[in-house]
This record gives sequence, C-alpha cells and structure tokens, in this order.
Amino acid sequence: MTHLRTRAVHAGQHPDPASGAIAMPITQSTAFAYGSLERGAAIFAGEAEGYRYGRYGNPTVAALEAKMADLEGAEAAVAFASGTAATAATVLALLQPGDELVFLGPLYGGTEGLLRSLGERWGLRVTDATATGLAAALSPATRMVWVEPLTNPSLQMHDLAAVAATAHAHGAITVADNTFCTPCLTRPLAHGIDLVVHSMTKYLGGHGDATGGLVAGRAAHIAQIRKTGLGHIGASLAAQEAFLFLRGIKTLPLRMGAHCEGAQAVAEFLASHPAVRTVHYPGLPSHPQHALALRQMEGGFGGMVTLELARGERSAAAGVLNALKLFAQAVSLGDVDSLACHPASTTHSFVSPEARAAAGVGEGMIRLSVGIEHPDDLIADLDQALASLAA
Ligand code: 3LM
Repeated sequence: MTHLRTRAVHAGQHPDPASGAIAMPITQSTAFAYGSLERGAAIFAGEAEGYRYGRYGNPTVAALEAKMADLEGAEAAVAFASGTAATAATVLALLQPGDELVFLGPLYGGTEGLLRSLGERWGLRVTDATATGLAAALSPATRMVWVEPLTNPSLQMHDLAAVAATAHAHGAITVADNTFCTPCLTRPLAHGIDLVVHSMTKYLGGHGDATGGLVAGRAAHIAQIRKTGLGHIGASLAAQEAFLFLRGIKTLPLRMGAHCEGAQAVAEFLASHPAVRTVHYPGLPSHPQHALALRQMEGGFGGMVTLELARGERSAAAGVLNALKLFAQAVSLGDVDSLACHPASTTHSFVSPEARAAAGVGEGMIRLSVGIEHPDDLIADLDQALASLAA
C-alpha cells in the first residue's frame, strides 16, 4: 500500500476474524478477560501484549491509532478524548518542572492558554519565540519546541526542517500540531519533527460529530505519553468516537481535495474584493511564504482562509458574519459544512490582548473553514455578506 488514499481506507483495519465485518466493530467493553492470573500479571507488568481495561486501551481505538501511525509515518500513536488532552499529555509526560518549552506561534488560543496556565503553574518555563526566531530563544533549559506548521488563525507557515535542525542541535524534542494540514498535506515526521499532535475533532473526523486527539511518533515517546495521558490522567478516547474517526479518515484524502479546491477559489475571490484588506492563504502567490508552502505542503494548501476587512473594527466583522447564510457562524474547523468565526472574541479570547495583537489577531479578522460545498455557492454567500457591509 503505497498511496495515501489506499492507506486511509485500509491501514490499521482488516475484516473482523470472528464475523468477517469490514467496518471496524465498536468494542463496547470496560474490562477484557485475560484468561489466567499469569497472563493478567504479565499484561499489567508490561511484559505481554493484551487488553485489560478500557482506560488503557480498546481494539477499536487501537485500529485508529494504527491507521494514524501509518498515515503520519510514525512507529506508534496514542488517541485521546480531545486534541487538548493530547497536548496536555505530551507536555506533562515529557517535561519536568524547571524545563523550558519554546513555541513558535501564533498557536491555537487554547493551546497557548494551556501552556501558560497549566504549564507555568507546574513549573515549566514557556517562551514565545515567534518574534525573535527559534535560535535566539533556545536556552540550556529548552527541552521541547512546539509549532503549528500552518498557524491558527493567521495561516503563517513554519519551516519544519529548519525548526527540527535548530531544536535538535540544542537537544530539544520537536512537536508539530498538524491539525490544519493533516497527513494529506504535510507529514511533519518526514521533515525531522519528533512528535505530531492532532485535534481529530477537525479534518480527521470531518463531519463535526466527534471530539478526539492523537499523538504520533517514536514508540518510546508514545509509551510515556500513553502512560501519563491514559493511565494517570485518564483522558481516553471512547470506542464509539474511535469508530467515527476510523470512518472519517477513509474519505480524508477526497475531502481534503474538495476543501483545498474550495478554499483556493474563495481566497482568490476575497483577494479581489474592495472591502477586504488582506487575505491569508498559503495558496495565493501574495502569501509571504508561498514558496515554503509549495515546498512543504503536498497536494494543496488547506481548507482554511483568513481575511482582514478594510474596516478593522468589531462591528464590521459582525456585519459580515451576521449576514452569512450558508457559512454557519461557529468555532471549530475541518467539517464538510463551511464555518466562519471571529477569532478575537472566540478561539483566541483565551490569550491576552497583547499576545493577540502580536499574533496579528485583530477585531476585523474573520476565519473561514471552507467546507466541501460547491465553491460558487460559498462565494455567492460571501459576496452578499460583504455587500451588506457597504450598504
Ligand atoms: C478552533 N481549535 O476553532 P480539541 N490544535 C489546534 C486547534 O485548532 C484546536 C486544538 C488543538 C478550535 C476549537 S475553539 C473553542 C474550538 C490547531 C482546536 C484543540 O481539544 O479537540 O478542541 O482541539 O480553532
């Protein structure tokens, strides 16, 4: 299986040996019989493979983990109840009080909020290297570097190979939150990154009906993150949710193609509209890192488009957002349905006004998650909403 489209369907799954079922069965069981005291003891000691209790693992969840490890090119993966749980487990498993985490932002507001409130309370130093650049921010205490290859919400790009080389020269682990790109468009491990984090809630699920997260990377790291995140924190993904992600991922490459096509058309339309000051989309030649996008992204530039209105105040953004008919006004992203949000008052309301300003998240910014509807209908909706601004 060499092609991603084939692996998205088949990796991690095979017909159920008991029934022949092709869809992965939902194994709805809390405990798993291990048969003998000796085998139970060996499983609990980590000396034998096997399921024991739902918090530690489940066959439906394991199939999802295997599928995602395959798609990301990783040795192993572990699933969580949300992307935020995956982030928290990675940080808490691999860092100690006194360690420094350096991030290249801007980041999803919830991630930055988590790092600052939880991380700093537990004795981590958290440093934002966005303005200074990574090399200048690294110190002897730096143990982890966190990056979003395509940032939320401003859609800036980070050069993953350069980040990995700089961080590794200082002995730091690198983590890339690949939620916006998915393995269809970017595989961070192939660029030298150590761990990939996902909010599966977004493109991987794809239908806006399941919440989950995942970390993929080397087996030794994943074993540590699994122990902390599942064994100690208990942020385990439920089997029913794992089933929805397994089903969603089968069509991920097809959906990403439609998201990319629609987003490119929407971005080109917005770039020529007089009410729009700036369009952030890595597929536009005007994007400052278009050359990096061509090098680092494969098969398209993603389904997210962020715009800044010529009138930069909140009331202008409200005028446009409140007039949209086809785009639902909601946070989250990556659904087949198109969504639109005002990052300053929602996804990035968790970070300080200063950090928002530094990240370029202004009151006139609108973030679009372009769904798989026909691009002409999406453009018509945006056109009438922008026209209401001029009226
Ligand atoms: C959002 N983002 O609308 P969960 N990493 C990235 C993300 O964008 C997110 C997470 C992790 C949004 C959610 S905002 C109230 C809604 C790049 C989530 C966290 O824990 O599965 O939500 O993932 O930008």
